[in-house]
Amino acid sequence: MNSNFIPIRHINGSPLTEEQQKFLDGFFAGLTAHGVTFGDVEAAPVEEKKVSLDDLIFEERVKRELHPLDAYEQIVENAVGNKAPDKEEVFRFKWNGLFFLSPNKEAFMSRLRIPGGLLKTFQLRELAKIAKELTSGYVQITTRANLQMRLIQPRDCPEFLQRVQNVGLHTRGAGADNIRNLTANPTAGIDPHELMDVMPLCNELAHIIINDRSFYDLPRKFNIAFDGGGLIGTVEDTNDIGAKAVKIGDEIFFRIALGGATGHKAFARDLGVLVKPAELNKVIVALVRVYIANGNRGDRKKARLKHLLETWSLEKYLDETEKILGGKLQRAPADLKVEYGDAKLPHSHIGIFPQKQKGLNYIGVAMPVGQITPKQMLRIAEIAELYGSGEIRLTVWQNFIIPNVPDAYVETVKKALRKTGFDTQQSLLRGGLIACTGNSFCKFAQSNTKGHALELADYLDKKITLDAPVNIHLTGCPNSCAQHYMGDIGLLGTKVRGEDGYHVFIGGGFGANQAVGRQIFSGVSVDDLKTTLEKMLKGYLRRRATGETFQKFTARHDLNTLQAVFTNEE
Ligand code: SRM
Ligand code: SF4
Repeated sequence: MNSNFIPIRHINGSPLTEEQQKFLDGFFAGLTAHGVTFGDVEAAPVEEKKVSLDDLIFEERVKRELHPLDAYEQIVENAVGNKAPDKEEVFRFKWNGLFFLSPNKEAFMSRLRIPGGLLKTFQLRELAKIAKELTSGYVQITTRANLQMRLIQPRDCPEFLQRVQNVGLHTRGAGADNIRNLTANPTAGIDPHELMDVMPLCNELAHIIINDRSFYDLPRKFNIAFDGGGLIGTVEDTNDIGAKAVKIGDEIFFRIALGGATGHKAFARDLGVLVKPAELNKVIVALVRVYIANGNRGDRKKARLKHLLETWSLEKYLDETEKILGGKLQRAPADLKVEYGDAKLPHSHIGIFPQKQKGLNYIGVAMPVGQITPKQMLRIAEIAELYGSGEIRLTVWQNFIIPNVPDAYVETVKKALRKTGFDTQQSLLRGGLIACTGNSFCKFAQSNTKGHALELADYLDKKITLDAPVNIHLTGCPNSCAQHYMGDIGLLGTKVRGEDGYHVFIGGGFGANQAVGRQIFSGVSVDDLKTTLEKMLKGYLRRRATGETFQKFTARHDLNTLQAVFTNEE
């Protein structure tokens, strides 16, 4: 080959040396001998693997036939005739946060997205009006510090969505194969115990997600939580990605844990890296992209990140993430001493707490199992505006707090809340009571979780006074939306001789007390449940060591001993 035809004549602006020229002569002569030209040396276009839609499982097929975010027109069209969605639309409309509740109810539930659970009062006010005018008026705070409203007719869906968006909120990606509502400490930025205010990071990621369509086609649901330390946690270790601030010397880093899904008895596992706050969202995005590319799309039961991590080691996952990032992340030495900023309350945080801003307080308000009426929402908006800073924050404990209340207004706020039907004081038992939606609306529910939770609390409050918190989580089915495996006492709905009942678990916990609850009783009817729990709590109070928590007490006994203690048959 004549070197005049070598297509490269300079490298970095310098003419080729004799040696370089000889090498290229040989290289291109070889190509010519094989009938290949320089143009052919470019990477061959990636041939897209053609998969027939018929080969896909239902959910993947529905997503490929029409991207669910492009189904909005159908929502509008269905509204015209107040038409119920067909099977495909039921799945697709979840991308707009609309869940059709058939066969329980022939109407939609809508789940919002409220990053970090932070709501401004003008938003709360409009949501209250929307709830009153377009829904049955049933509003609930969810276990992801979020709101759900329900019994929306197809004809009202477009107006519902428009009005939610008009106040700067949205519902996109609230259900199905998406990154769900991002959670952060509800006291971020105001808690004297926190290491870092994570709300800006949470908001930044929320906007990255909104603006990138590739985050709306995951293999399955996906949870992300930010924890900056402080009194009220985010149970970040129950999320697919939990980012937790730590202090090393004077510097703040994040540790990242992967693969939490407590319904599958899995807590997130530490990835072994330290990430600077400014890098955190870039790393989270890369972690999510690895899941998007490699999660199981053929079997919904094995599709969560936790399942990928059963076939991949954490090292492999990290390796794939670093390929996307184009560099190595800082490793956390095994013997690293870190400060966690954990002055965590074991459960909710009802009452008055001083903020890091001198003279200001946040007020934790008790909401029985997360239910609230539009009228109460309007009044809370008014209180937060008059005496706070015009915002409220929802918690994963199905409660809310009003931040930034000056010392002088605390008593007034307490009184105003009481008049509205809310307390700022409650028993230690009620403070840690969480219940999923239950059978009034959820087709999976075996029991009326919220109703039974309230009955239980009323009964037990009369019989027992606890001096240490005991969390009780009621879940209507194994999906575990109220995370029964991480409660001190977990109640899992079931049918007992055709009637509502529960399996009873004990000893679950999260964070520093991380543990999966153990089943102690099965098939307890609702009638027997109150006395069962009464005996359990009395047995604990009778037999515990000084200062011992319920979880620690149960952890040091085997199930047989505990059954004897809890049934008074020792
Ligand atoms: Fe959940 C499905 C309610 C948090 C695990 N969940 C459902 C559905 C949509 C049932 C359905 O598919 O028709 C429920 C809607 C009932 C209704 O009408 O309200 C429902 N989940 C809820 C809420 C409202 C419970 C509550 O009362 O607070 C929570 C809404 C959170 C939010 O605002 O985004 C809720 N669900 C959770 C959690 C906790 C969490 O995410 O932090 C979990 C367990 C943790 C986890 O990692 O999965 C959870 N929900 C499930 C599952 C099981 C997923 C799995 O991988 O096994 C399903 C069923 C599914 O996805 O197929 C499910
Ligand atoms: Fe419905 Fe089951 Fe979730 Fe309760 S745990 S809301 S019953 S899916």
